[in-house]
Amino acid sequence: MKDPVRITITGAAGQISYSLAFRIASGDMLGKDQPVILQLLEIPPAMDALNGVVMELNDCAFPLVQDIVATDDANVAFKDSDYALLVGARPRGPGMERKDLLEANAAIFSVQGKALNDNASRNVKVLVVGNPANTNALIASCNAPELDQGQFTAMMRLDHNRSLTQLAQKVGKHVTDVESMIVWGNHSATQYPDLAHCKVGGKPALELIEREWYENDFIPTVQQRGAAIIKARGASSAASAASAAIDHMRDWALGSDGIVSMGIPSEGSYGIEPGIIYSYPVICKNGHYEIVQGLEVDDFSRGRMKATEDELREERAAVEHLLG
Ligand code: NAX
Repeated sequence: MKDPVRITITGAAGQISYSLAFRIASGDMLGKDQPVILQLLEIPPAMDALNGVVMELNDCAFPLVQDIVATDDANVAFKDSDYALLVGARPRGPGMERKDLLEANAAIFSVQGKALNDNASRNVKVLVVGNPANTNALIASCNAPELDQGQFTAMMRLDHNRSLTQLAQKVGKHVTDVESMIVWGNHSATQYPDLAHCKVGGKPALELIEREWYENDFIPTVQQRGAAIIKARGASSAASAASAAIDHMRDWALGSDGIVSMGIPSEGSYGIEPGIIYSYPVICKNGHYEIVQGLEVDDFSRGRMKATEDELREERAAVEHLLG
């Protein structure tokens, strides 16, 4: 048996974690041969609920779970953490402006970045799910100077997976027939799901669909999918978000099957300004991700990529004073 790895989940009593923790515990993220220690973080008012989650995890008698730590202390939750899934965040309250939301979350993610810096494994892989995910990841990374910025990523995989299914259903194929899907930019309504390089069953996607459908149906449907789920379900995406978080971490740790989309620190690739967390097409191998370079970008794509970059730059400007 392998040595156990430590996995931190924040917001562990919330709805995404109610799916995420159990799937990680059953081996969906790192494999059925990888024992895990779960380190669950919540805020004090949610500790009773978190204890209930721990009772249920115990009741599952998962063979891979070696220990479960439930705490409201970030230094305990991130101690020696190998994988950190930052799900907990401050939701938008009544009358709260976007700027207030950014600031409230910046306060949370600066504390957690520092706690990661001070306590986590030097090789920790961090995935930020809590919104605004890209900018929260930036704040956490800026508060962790002893870790590499590249260890901080934001979740775009739900948007990527949504794109796969929308396209596959449109052309009457299976998601596994779709390759080289890319979602660029921010996890927000400005994200750009790009079909220019995408293939279905080996054929260029743009030859299989009408341009009209691509621009006026596919792109807005993917961008607005979160709102559509809330309207239908009366609650935001939870199991699908958990599934995407597992896909993201599994691929990062164990390798991806082709191109996937990850929010990662920009370093100027594709003309995107360095210093934001931007979703790029990447390939994961041996525990690392690498941006797929050299893809052609036409004027339509350039405009979309720039719009979502501009939004991320604005978000960064709103929290600049908290970037450490
Ligand atoms: P819930 O409100 O059900 O759960 C959030 C949990 O986080 C709560 O239990 C809360 O007590 C806890 N929390 C708040 N502040 C904390 C802190 N400082 N430390 C530790 N825990 C803290 O939300 P849920 O539906 O689980 O969603 C969690 C986050 O994911 C939200 O910010 C949501 O917007 C975001 N999402 C991100 C997605 C993405 O693709 N990146 C998609 C799904 C989701 O909307």
